[in-house]
Amino acid sequence: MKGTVHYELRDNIALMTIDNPPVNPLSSGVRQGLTDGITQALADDNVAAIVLTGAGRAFIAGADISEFGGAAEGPSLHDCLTAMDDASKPIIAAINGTAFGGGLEVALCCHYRVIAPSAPVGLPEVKLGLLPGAGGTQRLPRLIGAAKALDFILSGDPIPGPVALELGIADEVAEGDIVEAGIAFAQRIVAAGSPIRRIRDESDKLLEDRGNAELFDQARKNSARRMRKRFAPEMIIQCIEAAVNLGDFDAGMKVEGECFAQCMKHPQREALIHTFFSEREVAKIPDVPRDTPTQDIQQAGVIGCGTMGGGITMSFLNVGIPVTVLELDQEALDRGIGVIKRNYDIQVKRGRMSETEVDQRMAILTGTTQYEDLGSADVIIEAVYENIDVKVETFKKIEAIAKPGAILASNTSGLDVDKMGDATSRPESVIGLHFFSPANVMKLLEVVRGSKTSKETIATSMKLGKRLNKIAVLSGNAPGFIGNRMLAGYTRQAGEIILQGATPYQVDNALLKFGMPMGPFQMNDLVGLDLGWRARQLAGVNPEDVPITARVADKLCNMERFGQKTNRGYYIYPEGSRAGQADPEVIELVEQTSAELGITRREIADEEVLKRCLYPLINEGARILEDGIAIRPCDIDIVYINGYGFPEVTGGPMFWADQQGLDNILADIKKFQEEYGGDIWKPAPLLEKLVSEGKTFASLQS
Ligand code: 3H9
Repeated sequence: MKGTVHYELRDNIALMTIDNPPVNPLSSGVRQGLTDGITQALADDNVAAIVLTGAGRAFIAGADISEFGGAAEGPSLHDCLTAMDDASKPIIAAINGTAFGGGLEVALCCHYRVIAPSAPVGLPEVKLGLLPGAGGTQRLPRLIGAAKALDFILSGDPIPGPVALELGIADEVAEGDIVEAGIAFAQRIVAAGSPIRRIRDESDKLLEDRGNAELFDQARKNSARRMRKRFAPEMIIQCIEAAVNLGDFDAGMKVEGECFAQCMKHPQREALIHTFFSEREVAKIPDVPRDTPTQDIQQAGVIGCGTMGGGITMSFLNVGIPVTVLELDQEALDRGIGVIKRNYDIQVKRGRMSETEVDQRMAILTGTTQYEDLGSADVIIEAVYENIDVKVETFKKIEAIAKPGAILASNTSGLDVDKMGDATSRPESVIGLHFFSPANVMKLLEVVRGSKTSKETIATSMKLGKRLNKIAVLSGNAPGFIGNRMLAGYTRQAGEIILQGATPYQVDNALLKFGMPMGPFQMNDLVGLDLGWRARQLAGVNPEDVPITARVADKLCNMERFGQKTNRGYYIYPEGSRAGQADPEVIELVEQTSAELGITRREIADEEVLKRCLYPLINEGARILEDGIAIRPCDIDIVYINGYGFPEVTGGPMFWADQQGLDNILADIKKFQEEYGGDIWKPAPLLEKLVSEGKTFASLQS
C-alpha cells in the first residue's frame, strides 16, 4: 500500500501525520493509516482530541488520481471520512500546506481547522473533469453558503489561509509552527469542553438559498461561458442544488455519489487526468537526469522588441527577472518599450495589476541599441526576423558579446537550430526557445535541442520555462519542430477544402464546434495573411508557382486585406472588434479561385472537414514520434493543447486519436489517400504498425 500515517501522543492529544511524498495524496496506505489512527485514538482513554497534519510541503493534495480506474486497495475514502465525522473526540486539522480536493474534504470532516497563512486550499476537481466527491459539495455550502460554494468549486482555484479564514473555511490562521498551533487549539477545545462541530449537521446557510432557482440559473450561464463544453460543472451545480433543496445530508451525499460516478465514466475525466499527468511527464527527459547541473538565470537579454520580443521580455519581467532588450535603432526601441508599457497599463485598467506592480516591472527593464549591453545576461534570446541568414548573422553578433556559459537561444518557430549553433564557437550553449504569441500569455514553450546542445543547457532551459510559468516541452531539431510541423497539414487541408466546396466560415465553425478556440481562417486573420504573401514576394515566387492553398490568401493581400490588422481578411472586423463577420465577397473570391483552378465545387459535410483537418495532425504526429522529434505521444498532446488551442477535454490529438480508434483513423487516411493522394495522406509507418498490432499511442508512453 502507498503512503502512511504516523501516530504519536503529545500529552493527551493524538497527533496523526500523513506521509506520502511529495504531496500526500490519499493513497491506499494513507486511508488505512487514517482509519487505524482514528480507531486507536478513540480507544485510548488518555486521548482527549486528535490533530491531523501533513508531512512536508502539503497537507493532502487530494485523492490519489493515479488510482482512478484501477482496483482500489484498503478502506474507501468515504468509510474513512465517516469514521472521522462520527468520532466522539474532536479532530482538528492543522493545515500545514496544500489542501486540495479530497484533502480539503478531509479537513471539512475534521471538526475544526487551523491553517498556516501560506497554505492554499481549493477544490480543483472541476479541472480534472470531476467534482468534490467526498462530501465537498454537501459540506462546503453548509459552511460558507451556496453562492460562495458554487464560485469556489466551479472555479477550482485555490485561496490562501487568510482568505479561507475570512470565508469561514478555517477557524484560525496560525503563524509559526502549525502543529503546535493545532495542539494548542485542541487543548483549548478540550479545556472549554466545546461541543464537537459537525458541518453535516448544520443547515442555516443552506436555508438562505432554498428555492432560489435564479442562483443556479446564473451559475449555469456563467459556467457555459467560462468552461465551454465541460461536463463536470453541470454535475457540480446539481449537487449543490441538492444540498440546498433536499436539506438532508445523506440524500445530498447520494446525489453527489451519482454525479461523481457520471463524471468518472465521462471521457473528459480520463482526458483531463491524462493532461494533468502529461504536463508533469514532459519535464522528464530520459537522457537528461533530474540532477543535471543547471545555471542560475538572474538576467536576460532579448534581441528584438516587436510582438514576439516584447512578449518574451514581459514573460521575464513578470517573474522578476531583469531584462535588457535590444532594437536596431532608438525609434524601434521606444516603440517596443511603449507597447510593453501600454500592455501593462491595460492590465491595470482591467484590475489585474496594480500601478506599483507595473512600476516594479518597468524598473527592471533596460533598453539598448548596443549588443555589448547584453554581455552580462545569463540567457540571450533572439526574436529577429524568421529567416535563417538573418538568424545566423545575429548569432555571430551574440557570440561576440555573450559571457562564457550564457545560454544563447533562438525564438525561431521552425528553423535549423544547428545552423545557428554552428555560427558560434559554443554550439553546446545554443538552444531553441520557441515562445507562442502572445508570449506573455501563452503557456507553451517549445525547447529545441540542437545536435550539440549540452544537457546543462537543456536542463537550465526546461527549468527556466517552469520559472516563467510556462509548460516547457522538449523537441528535436527538425523543420517546424513538433507544433508547426504538424500544423502545416492542418492548414493545408483547410485551404484545399475551401477550394473544393466549403466556405472558410463552414470550416472554422466545424472546428469551433469541435472545441478549438478559433478556426484556421480566423487564426490566419489573427496572425496576418501578409506574412506568407510578403515572404513569397521577397523570394520572387511566380504567381503560378504559389501553392494552390495560398491563392485565396494572396488575392486577399493584393486587396490589402491582411487580416485583423487591417480590419479585413477572410472576415470583416468592425472597427475595434475582434469578432469577425462573414463576407460574401470572400465566398465569391473562393469560388472564383476554384473555377480558375478547374476544381468542381461540391457539398462537403462537417464530418469530412473535421477528419481532413485533424487526421493530418495524427499522421504527422506519428511520424514525429518515429523520427524521435517528440519523446512521447503526451509531449505532442501538451504542445497542441497549450500552443495551438487543441481542446483540453480531448486530452490532446494523440490521446484523442486513441479514443477514436487508430484503426478507424487509418482506414479514413487510406480513403483520403485514394481520393486526394499526396504525402499528407501516406499513412505513417508507426500508425500502420500500431494498428496491425492492435496497440494505441498510449502503449508507447512507458
Ligand atoms: C479528488 O480529490 C477527488 C475527491 O474529491 C473525491 C474522491 C472520492 N494524486 O504538481 P507537482 C503527483 S481529485 C496522485 O509536480 P507541485 C504529481 O503527478 C484530486 N499524484 O508538484 C507529481 O508526480 P511526479 C484533487 C499526484 O508542488 C508529484 O505529485 N486534487 C497528485 O508543483 C508532484 O506534483 C488535485 O487536483 C494526486 N492528487 O504541485 C490536486 N497530485 O513527481 C492535483 C500531485 O511523479 N495536484 N501528484 O511527476 C496539484 O495541483 C499539484 O500537484 C500540487 C503540487 C499543487 C498539489
